[in-house]
Amino acid sequence: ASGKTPSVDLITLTRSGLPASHVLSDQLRLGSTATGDLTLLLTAIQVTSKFIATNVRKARLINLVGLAGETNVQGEEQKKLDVLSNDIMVNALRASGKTAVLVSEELEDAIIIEEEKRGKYCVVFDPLDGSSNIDAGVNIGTIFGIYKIQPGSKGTIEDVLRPGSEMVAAGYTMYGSSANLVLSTGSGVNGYTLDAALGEFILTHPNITIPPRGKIYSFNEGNAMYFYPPVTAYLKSIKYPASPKSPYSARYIGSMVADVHRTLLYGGIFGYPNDKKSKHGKLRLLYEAFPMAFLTEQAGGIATTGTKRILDIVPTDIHERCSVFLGSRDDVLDVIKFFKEVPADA
Ligand code: P6P
Repeated sequence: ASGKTPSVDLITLTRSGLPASHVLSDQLRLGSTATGDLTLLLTAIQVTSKFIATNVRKARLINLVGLAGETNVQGEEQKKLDVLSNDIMVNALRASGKTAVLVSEELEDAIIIEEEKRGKYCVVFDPLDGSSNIDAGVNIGTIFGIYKIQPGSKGTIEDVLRPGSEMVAAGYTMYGSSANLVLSTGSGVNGYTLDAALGEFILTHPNITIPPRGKIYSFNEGNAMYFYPPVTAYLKSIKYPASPKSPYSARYIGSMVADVHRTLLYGGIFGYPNDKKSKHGKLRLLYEAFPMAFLTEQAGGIATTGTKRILDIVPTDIHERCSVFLGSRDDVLDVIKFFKEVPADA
């Protein structure tokens, strides 16, 4: 500790000491949405984030890490924390009475909410992304996107097989030394930090705006031998730039929420391109790429497959994958330029 008394010690401030505009729960309560249903849905999601944060923090102590012995639709061994996080999300979203269709990375099929509990929103989510990092204590996170049900629909898969541009909200909660919830409802991006003493998400990063250009690139270069030429050419241009430019720094955590969070705050580019080994890429379109692309654009950045705006893609399968480049506007425009100039399969 620095020994200096912090100028504003939020922990000792009671909630009444915080302007409502700083506490997410209050903001949502004061939310101006017409019927308040989206507000109530976001409140439910906020509560799940607090609950999951508690379990992630305790995971080591109550032996929640380690394999649950089951595998999920991705064929990956499911960790107990994955199972628990998925159950928390599904139960809370159903109980909210505001949802009609749920899609989870952990569930092969979409959940169509029964009539008596049905609401007018569809939530697609990865309850605990980056789960392979759980044992190593690396930051992991919940990613979610929200569509409003289509007029006249009672909730079908068609309500979520829509471009990400039709989402009404998207966000993630990153679980690390603190829990950071980053959220957009279509007019900018705000970041909140969970104050465990208050049990509230406090506004710590108002109006997150991604710098127009950064100095960091975030790719798994372990896949470099499989990269298609435009990607190889782009990476070469930032690793061996013509003088007097200096090379970019490499930062890769291997947990999408952590890599995207850093990119939003510091700028630069995050990429998980499709390649000769993974023809469709690795990241999931509906509940990884769409929400992160929504946030990136709302923060002033760009999110592309290299040849197409991610939010314009029309999904055909709830678990389909896509190629992702997202981050600072000028950095991503450089990638798009290489896709235009370099033959894709040279
Ligand atoms: P790789 C984690 O498993 C994840 O789905 C994302 O969070 C992350 O960006 C990516 O996969 C990491 O993949 O192949 O680099 O380990």
